[in-house]
Amino acid sequence: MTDEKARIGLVGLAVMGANLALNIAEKGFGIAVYNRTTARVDEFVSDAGPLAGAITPCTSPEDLVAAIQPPRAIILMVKAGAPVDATIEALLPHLSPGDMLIDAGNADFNDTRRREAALREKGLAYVGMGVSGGEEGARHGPSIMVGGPAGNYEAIRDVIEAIAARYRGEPCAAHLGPDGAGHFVKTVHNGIEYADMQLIAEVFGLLRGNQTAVRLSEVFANWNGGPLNSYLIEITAKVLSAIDPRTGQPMMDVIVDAAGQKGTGRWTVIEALKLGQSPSTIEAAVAARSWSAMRETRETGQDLFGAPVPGAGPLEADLESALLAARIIAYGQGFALLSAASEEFDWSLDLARVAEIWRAGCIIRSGLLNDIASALRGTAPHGQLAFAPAFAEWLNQTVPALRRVVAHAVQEGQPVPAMSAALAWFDTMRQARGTANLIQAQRDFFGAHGFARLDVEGDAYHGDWPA
Ligand code: NBP
Repeated sequence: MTDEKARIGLVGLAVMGANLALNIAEKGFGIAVYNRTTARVDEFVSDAGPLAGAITPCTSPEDLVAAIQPPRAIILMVKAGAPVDATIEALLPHLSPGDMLIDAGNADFNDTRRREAALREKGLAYVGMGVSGGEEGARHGPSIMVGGPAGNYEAIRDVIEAIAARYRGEPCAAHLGPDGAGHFVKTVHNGIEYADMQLIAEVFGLLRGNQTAVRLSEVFANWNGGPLNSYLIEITAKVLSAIDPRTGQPMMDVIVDAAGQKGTGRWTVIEALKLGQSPSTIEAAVAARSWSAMRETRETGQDLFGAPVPGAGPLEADLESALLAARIIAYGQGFALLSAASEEFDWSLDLARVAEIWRAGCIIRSGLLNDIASALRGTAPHGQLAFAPAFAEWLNQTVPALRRVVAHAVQEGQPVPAMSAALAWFDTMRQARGTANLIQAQRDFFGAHGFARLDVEGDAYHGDWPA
């Protein structure tokens, strides 16, 4: 413990907050910490070992504020939603104009915009800061996506860049835009994470057939050495090789097949729909998690209709290419959503910079992100990553495999919602004349909604429909 005032404060010593606080202390910044359940504060300091010297334990919001150098910067790392508002309320009476609160949890960016505006009126700054990398990232270097007033970021930039992950020496942290921009980018990051995890799970479903989890682990480990190289493929290989100490069975065989979700995937889809976007792979991934939770319904369905019988499965090389194609499309849909939000909220997001700070520390870090950053700095017609020359070439090479894999799965009755959604997006986007002319005709028939014609200007024509 130190007698000097701390450089920064932190509230919320659960998994993420505790690890982030240790990371900050390790980088040489004095940090004052507080947790609602104060027993956790003592526990944290006694577990901090040699880093305890840089930590000031506080037992009330008032103590915390008093322990930090003004103008104060305080990181909030509590559960999203009402706990963030409760923490702000508890700190408010003790703060002075010029102080800054930094919400480092996963927040709905609408809440961040509201909180930023409310605190600005009181002369306080509010920074919404997305942090990705889980427990390990928080402790040793996460990817950090910052939103809020640019000047406030400058005041904490040295701390943030010191604790962030590094890609070839460059910190994976950036100020991306005002108010909710950082939390929006983090939300979409998680949306892409949902899609990528679902795509990997679908491939696992097609591969597992009669193969052991250990053999599957080798397949993913091999792929991690190629164009699919990424943290999620790497950990997939690791979890597939794990053995349950209780039963001696592969861990995969004892885990219930119902996925949890805390809300960021759902937020991505809700905000996308509000912006007139449809990131089909993310939508499919959110739906698949909801379906996974319907275990009893699925059991009844299996009794009624019979489960698909796994056959030989597609070729491993096809699965690798299919996963790459679908992953490119998922990232592209995420970036298109970021672009739409940037326009709507006037954020001027630097999309290439977003790709750059995702290259290390975060859950969706992958070899692809370097190429994505280059493509987004170059030409991507209509803002579509898939249309950038390098990615168009990759898709030309890999989509035939995606098509074969989806066709195989459909034929066998194996669900592949995210891969199908990626393929449907691709097939729609390569068709200049689609089928919505029929929808327009139907809408005009029953609701006189009008339509545009190919041969004449204007959009309010009506058909001469049979009665
Ligand atoms: P949790 O999301 O589980 O939150 C636990 C913390 O919130 C504890 O410190 C708890 O205090 C505090 N808290 C609660 Br719950 N209600 C409170 C209230 N009304 N007032 C004050 N404090 C309250 O912790 P986490 O998993 O470390 O995540 C923290 C944030 O980081 C979340 O927004 C999460 O979505 C985000 N995040 C998590 C991960 C991850 O891998 N876990 C990754 C990236 C981002 P208590 O001890 O008194 O109950």
